[in-house]
Amino acid sequence: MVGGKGREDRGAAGGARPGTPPSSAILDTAFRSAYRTTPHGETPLDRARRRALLKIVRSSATVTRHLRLAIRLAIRPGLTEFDRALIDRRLGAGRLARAERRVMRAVERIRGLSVEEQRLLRKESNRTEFAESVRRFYGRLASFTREVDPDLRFLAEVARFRKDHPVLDPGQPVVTVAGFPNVGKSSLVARLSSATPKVAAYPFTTVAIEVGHADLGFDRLQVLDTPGVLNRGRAMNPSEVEADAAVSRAATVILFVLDPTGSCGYTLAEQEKLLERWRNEVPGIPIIEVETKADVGPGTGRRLAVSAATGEGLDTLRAEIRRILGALPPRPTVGSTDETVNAL
Ligand SMILES: Nc1nc2c(ncn2[C@@H]2O[C@H](COP(=O)(O)OP(=O)(O)OP(=O)(O)O)[C@@H](O)[C@H]2O)c(=O)[nH]1
Ligand SMILES: [Mg+2]
Repeated sequence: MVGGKGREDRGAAGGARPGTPPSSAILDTAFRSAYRTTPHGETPLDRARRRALLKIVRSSATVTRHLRLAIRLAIRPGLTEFDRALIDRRLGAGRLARAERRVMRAVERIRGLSVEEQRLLRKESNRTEFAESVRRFYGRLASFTREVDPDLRFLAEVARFRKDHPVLDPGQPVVTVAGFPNVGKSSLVARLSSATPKVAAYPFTTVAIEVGHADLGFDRLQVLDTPGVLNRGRAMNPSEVEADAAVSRAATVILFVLDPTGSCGYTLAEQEKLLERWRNEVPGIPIIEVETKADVGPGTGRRLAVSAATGEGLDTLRAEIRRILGALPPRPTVGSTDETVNAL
């Protein structure tokens, strides 16, 4: 398809002009599709009744299809526990689950309303009553749909957020590369995987999680580059929140990168405090510690010394990652994927 955007990618709500409530686009589409009916029937009265029935059936089907589509666009191809944690932390705790629940409840209510109105219509005997049925149904359909406007807006926000974030394969291991800003995480990720992250000599060059892949004898090792984290607990900026989620919710193994040379702008002691915090917060996840920029200075000698500049120590590091992953029991690594998307 030209432009790469299928019909499903937009949905009626997705195609709305900014500022217009998503429900207007959905209702417009629904009423238009309901209007195009050519009913069959023995008598003019039968045909009028069928026309009214079809208006109710079509409009409710169109609205419920678009409401389910709004959820699907937000959560496809399925959410891992990590995705949910990241969305909750970045966009608001519990908001996605609430929006899904409310939109699904609207779908159920519209279906119920449609069945009930069809039942009434079958008992009615003249055109005035048919018209009144349709009018009543349209009014309630519109109000149920408008009620979920905030939820539809939020689902569209989630869909946009997810476009900017990598989709992780829940069946394959993840090495999360983490540490203070400017220590050389992205440089190592570029060396270890297919990722080509931006590298620069200032903190917070990396602002969102990126994924690269590596073949270390595993089907597909996912290497996550994360933004740098200053060890300041609750006052984290959005980039740090992402890194923290990647460490605590996505990692099979954490590769903690320390810069012992001080060229990053932070002391080794500060960096070690962050390491200590994560050690306590995620006790179940193995942590590989490396001191990088070995080409600049010797480091402490207490950890594996590596250099993204010269490649020093990288073979040993790869072997260590392989050893740790090989010793882990097979399990879904980033949490099982939520199957809701398949039911929509
Ligand atoms: N000499 C030397 N410089 C390095 C090495 N690794 C990284 N650097 C330099 O350190 C600076 C920061 O590197 P990045 O890879 O962007 O660091 P980062 O940890 O990803 O930084 P943020 O994304 O800002 O947290 C850059 O100027 C790199 O060129 C290394 O092994 N040796
Ligand atoms: Mg970086």
